[in-house]
Amino acid sequence: MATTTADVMVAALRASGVQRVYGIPGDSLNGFTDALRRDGEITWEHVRHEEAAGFAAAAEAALTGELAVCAGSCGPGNLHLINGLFDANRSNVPVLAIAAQIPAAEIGGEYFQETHPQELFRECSVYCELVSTPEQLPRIFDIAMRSALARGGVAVVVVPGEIFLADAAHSVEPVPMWAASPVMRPDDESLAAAAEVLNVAPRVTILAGAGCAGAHDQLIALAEALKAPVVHAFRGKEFVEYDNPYDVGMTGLIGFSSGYRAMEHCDALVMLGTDFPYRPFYPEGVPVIQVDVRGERIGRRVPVRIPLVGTVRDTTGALLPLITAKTDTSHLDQMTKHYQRARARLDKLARDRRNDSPLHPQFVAATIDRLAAADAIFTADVGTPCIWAARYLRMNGSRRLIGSFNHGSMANALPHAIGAQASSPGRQVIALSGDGGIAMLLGELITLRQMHHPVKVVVFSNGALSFVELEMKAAGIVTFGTDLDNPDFAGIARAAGLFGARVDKAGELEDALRAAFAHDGPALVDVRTARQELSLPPKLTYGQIKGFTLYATRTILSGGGGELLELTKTNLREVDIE
Ligand SMILES: Cc1ncc(C[n+]2csc(CCOP(=O)(O)OP(=O)(O)O)c2C)c(N)n1
Ligand SMILES: [Mg+2]
Repeated sequence: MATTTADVMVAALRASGVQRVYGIPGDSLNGFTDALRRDGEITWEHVRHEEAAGFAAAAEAALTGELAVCAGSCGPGNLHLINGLFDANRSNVPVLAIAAQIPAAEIGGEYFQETHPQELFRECSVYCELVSTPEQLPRIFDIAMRSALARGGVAVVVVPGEIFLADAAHSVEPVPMWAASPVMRPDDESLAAAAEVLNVAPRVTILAGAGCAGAHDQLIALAEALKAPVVHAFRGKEFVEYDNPYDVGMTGLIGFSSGYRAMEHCDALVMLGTDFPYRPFYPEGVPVIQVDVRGERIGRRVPVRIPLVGTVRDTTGALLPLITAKTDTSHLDQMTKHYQRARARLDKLARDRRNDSPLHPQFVAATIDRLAAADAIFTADVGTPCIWAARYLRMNGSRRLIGSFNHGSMANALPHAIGAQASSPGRQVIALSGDGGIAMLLGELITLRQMHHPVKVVVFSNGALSFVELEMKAAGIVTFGTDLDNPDFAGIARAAGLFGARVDKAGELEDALRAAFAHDGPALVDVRTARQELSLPPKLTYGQIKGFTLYATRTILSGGGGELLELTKTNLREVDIE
């Protein structure tokens, strides 16, 4: 029988299948953490920085599709959650955040640790409410849980510490809640209009995103009927790329030339469950059909002729019977050939050269891919690890790839891996971390040990904020402030109780990775990788070319010629630009 409002909260979480809460305790949160302790079923996932709790919950929700929960104490405690919550909300995954607040009677008086979380979290949530009385709490809590699940995003419940401890006088049996998957398709008229466009356009290209989850068969059937090359956005990679003869790679700033080409040379574009943000990558002057469950997202990147509100699975299923199957495969053939050439060039960059030192990051990523389990969960840091993940990790329908793809925050890989491992204890979880990224939330290595999460962390130690250097070069700015004077991360890992190995030469990589993957516990492999690896966007615009030339001139003028030589040396190999 529940006795406090916090007990009611815990009972509600348990009824909906929540198994863990990520966070760090604190005075104002004590009523809640104590209720968890009394309950004994939901585990307390102790992290070392609340930001990690937000990221971990985001990864868990992305993997399970169900509610994941994090909590922070008042003021700085829950303020630390915020970046992880932005990530979760932008990824449209259901996360509930419990933000403890200072005593209600003190609000408004600049009390110790006072903030106004219901204002601070407004922008990174679909629902955010302050609980002012104990009676209000159970209902607000229910609404919050349901909002997170139904709208796919973050719900924040702000609770003054003493309210957790108040008597739950009239508690009722909690109602179980889970993510719904409604059947949702557009009206017949809209479908007919879409079919009309597609049936007359000789060359159709599909741009597929994360909304294709659970719709692989329908996607392939549509591509087959339209003889359409399928380009994907980064978040679509894990759902789109595998078992897909129509795949022509990724588009975007870190994509392939073939992905860009297929979008550029089409007579109609079909967008399936994607909100791909970069407008210059869209074709101009061709009709666009966009399918999205969130109608308000349609047309915000490119003018859309036919908006189709519905799930990709149901909409594609309803559209297919209206499509006259095409027989001309020339567009498809041209684009897939282009993709094969781009792919071959990328694979060549990942060749094993045993004496390479530092190592080429492409080789590191390709080796991780080769040695990883068939159902591994990968997480990748924003920065160049994202590029190597996008290009060298092969998905297969079982593997997963989690990243901060919409929010674009550094240091996401390790805390995402914590949430992945906590919610999938039997699976291999591999974090591809940058040396900047790992340092930013380094304390979470200790979480791996304390919580017995056997995550495998591979650090791409390139001694720099390399991705930023690329951006600076492309903009014609001399690189500045991007050096990283790194410690021995493997040594740090060992000191924290992890398995740690350092790799300086390509020939040492495979043994080190095998040992780390076989280790019965958390492990870190610190790989010294080349700093300057060219990973340019697929289409070099005039501005970018100008930028590079400008960069070269400025670097020489400012005495940085050595660095330029280094860049040339490392990159005087084939790259995937045309
Ligand atoms: C929290 C945060 N700070 C800064 C940035 C800007 N930024 C994007 S990538 C990057 C460099 C990442 O460095 P590292 O982790 O070493 O990866 P690398 O690109 O060197 O492989 C930075 C600073 C960001 N995206 N997020
Ligand atoms: Mg780096």
